[in-house]
Amino acid sequence: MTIAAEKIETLSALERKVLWLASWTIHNANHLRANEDGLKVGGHQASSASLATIMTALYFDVLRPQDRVAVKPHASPIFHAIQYLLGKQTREKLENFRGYKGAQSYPSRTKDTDDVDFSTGSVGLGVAQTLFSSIVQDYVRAHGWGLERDEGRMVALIGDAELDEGNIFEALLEGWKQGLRNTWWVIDYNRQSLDAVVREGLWERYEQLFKNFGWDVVIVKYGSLQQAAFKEPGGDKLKAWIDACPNQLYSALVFAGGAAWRKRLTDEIGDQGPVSALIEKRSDAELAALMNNLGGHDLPAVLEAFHGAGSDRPTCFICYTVKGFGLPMAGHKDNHAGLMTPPQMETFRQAMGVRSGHEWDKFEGMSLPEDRLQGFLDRVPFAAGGERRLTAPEIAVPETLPVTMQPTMSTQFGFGAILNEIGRGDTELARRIVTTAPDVTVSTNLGPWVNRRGLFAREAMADTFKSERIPSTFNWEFSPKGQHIELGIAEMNLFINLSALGLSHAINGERLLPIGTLYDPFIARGLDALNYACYQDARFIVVATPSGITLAGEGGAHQSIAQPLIGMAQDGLASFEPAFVDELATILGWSFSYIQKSGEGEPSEQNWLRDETGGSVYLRLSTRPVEQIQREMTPDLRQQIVDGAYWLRKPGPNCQVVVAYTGAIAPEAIEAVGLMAEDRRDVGLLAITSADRLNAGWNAAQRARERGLVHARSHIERLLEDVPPHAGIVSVIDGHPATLAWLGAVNGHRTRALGVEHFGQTGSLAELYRHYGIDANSIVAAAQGIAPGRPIRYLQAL
Ligand SMILES: Cc1ncc(C[n+]2csc(CCOP(=O)(O)OP(=O)(O)O)c2C)c(N)n1
Ligand SMILES: [Mg+2]
Repeated sequence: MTIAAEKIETLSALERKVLWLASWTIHNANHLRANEDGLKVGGHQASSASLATIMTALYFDVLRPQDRVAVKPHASPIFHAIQYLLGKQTREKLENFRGYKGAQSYPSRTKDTDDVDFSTGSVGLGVAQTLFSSIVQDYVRAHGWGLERDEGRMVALIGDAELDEGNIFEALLEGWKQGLRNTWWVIDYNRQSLDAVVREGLWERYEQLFKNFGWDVVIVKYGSLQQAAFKEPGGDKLKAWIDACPNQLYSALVFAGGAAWRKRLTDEIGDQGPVSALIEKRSDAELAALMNNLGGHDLPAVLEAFHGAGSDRPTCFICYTVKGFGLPMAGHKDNHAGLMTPPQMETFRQAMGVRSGHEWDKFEGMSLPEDRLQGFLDRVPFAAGGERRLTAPEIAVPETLPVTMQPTMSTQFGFGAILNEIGRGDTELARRIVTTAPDVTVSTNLGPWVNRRGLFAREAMADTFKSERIPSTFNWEFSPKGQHIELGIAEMNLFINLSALGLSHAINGERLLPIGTLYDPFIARGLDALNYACYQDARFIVVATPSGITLAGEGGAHQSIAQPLIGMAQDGLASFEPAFVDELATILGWSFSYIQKSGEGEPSEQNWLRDETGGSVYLRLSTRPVEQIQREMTPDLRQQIVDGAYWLRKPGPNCQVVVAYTGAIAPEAIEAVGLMAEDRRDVGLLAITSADRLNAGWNAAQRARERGLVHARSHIERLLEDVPPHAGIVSVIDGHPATLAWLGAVNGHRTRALGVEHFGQTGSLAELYRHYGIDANSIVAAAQGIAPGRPIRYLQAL
């Protein structure tokens, strides 16, 4: 393929400009902008330069508006510079790179304003996100949605050391299982990480690996100068030398420059006939240009590779690059944190033909006329399609989600029953729900839903047990219409898949209502992916079940302790731990709306939460069968459940003790209140459905008061306002006690927080609750300790 010389000329002018702008942005942030904190951070300069050519080729020529890109974190300045040239980034934001509300250090969907597709920063996650986004695109289209739009390609720009992250390989395996298409991973093979130069021959491992997973691999190793030189007499010797040269040495010579190349090459192959002429006829500068002309820095080579990959097969490009290419630190192994010194920058400025004071001018120092460049920029395909961030209408959610109540049931059972009920109908809600689980579909009770709605696969696959007429409870049929994405066990993949599904409205313009299930302890296994999913404002519901020591027989390895605190601390995630199934139905119904909200709005005066802005939801459920309460679900009760708490037994005016519980431990709390009723007056029982929302509302109301809104009251403040000051609060949770310990600070009530602080173990529920001090007797003992009075007669010695 030949690429028009004129295009190459324009693109190389832009490439220089992009490198200049990115370098200046970093320099400005580190050296020029008032930086009284003294925090100088490298990382960007060399790492960005490495991708300047590849990103120039992609953004200004190869990409189409429907394509979506995850940019290697440290290439953020290159990305922002490109968007600046395309008129989508402001000079103010660039000048304020890494500053308050300036362009972000790592591309951010939510904090940047220049159209970032996927947030990156924690290496590995953005890479896998492109893979799952491609599967989600297939899912959406297979369901007949969004077909009027062009199919996009999901592209990840990856640092070579980024491939050390295991989550990438977990995703690769999943991609293979799911028949991945339309995905490009471009590896910036600069053979340097943060600390060091990478092992020899890594590219061979990558090549084999990707091929094993069904990918095409394109190696972009030699630039066009090198390719031409290889055709000269003696060129084969030069090629053989390059191929045999260790990474460390190549990097060192790139850093050292033309004279060093000459010496080394002459010493090693200078006596081998025509190759000496090949070396000698070049000046030092020409020789350096030839040797530095790796494929990843050669526009013709890069463009040919990208334009040559026409199929929808997943493709990995291994592009040889030099870290810090074009800058004085190029190739040096210590360059990761390297920053150009002011004198180096001055030399660079002059070399780029940029006049002092004109550093931000778009066309300053460019060899081509401005109107030609602007004309080219105006026709860049990637920027031609208008708004790339899409929206989708909200899916209507019924006021109540019906569920057939049984006298005794667990929240996990209730969850399955509610979804099963939704799955019966042909509502838009039912159609837009997509479930996914990492090999725990049946054990988290998604089975009934999956039986009704089927599993998703691009190609239909029958359930052999069914076709062979072998009875089974589960119908495991795959088809393009299925609504459950079954994943392998990797929890990282679950959360990245939820992140991709939960951005479908913005990426595909088609809304999905994703629900992912897993065992509660394994949230920790995918925690960073969950964090990133929330950081990029993906919308989904995580149902974590079973949880806590209530798993009893499963033992300490499967019992979660810290998860309620994760639920409270994770931004963008509203967490709930209901005890009863009618609470769960209320919360789930609310969640379907909440995950679709995107309003601006002020906090509501009722709970001081920013419910209009929406977010994702985490439900911590249990397999423990609990006797259900027969009651009418009133609008007021529904609201309180969603706000985080309600009085199951309202304390009287002489109340001495309040028991505040959350989740599956409800029967112990209820029992304890009964046990102390004769000896403590007006005992209150507070059912907490969301410690997270209760706490967040309380914080927000306090802030509002500090800002002058004197009447601001949060839900928990109103609930506790009639509890006499001398009363004590005993809180109890099957999880870390700190989750509820703050309740005492709301109105200054003395509080004893019960919960689990140490690894669990196997045993019966009674044994474990007793051992960890969350059984009814421990609650009574705690009450006696903080609410003095006559001895509680039913208290047994601990
Ligand atoms: C999960 C995670 N761990 C550590 C880091 C810190 N870190 C940032 S870049 C980097 C290595 C960069 O190497 P590579 O991916 O090859 O990119 P290059 O700097 O060569 O462009 C590391 C360890 C991070 N961002 N994320
Ligand atoms: Mg690298």
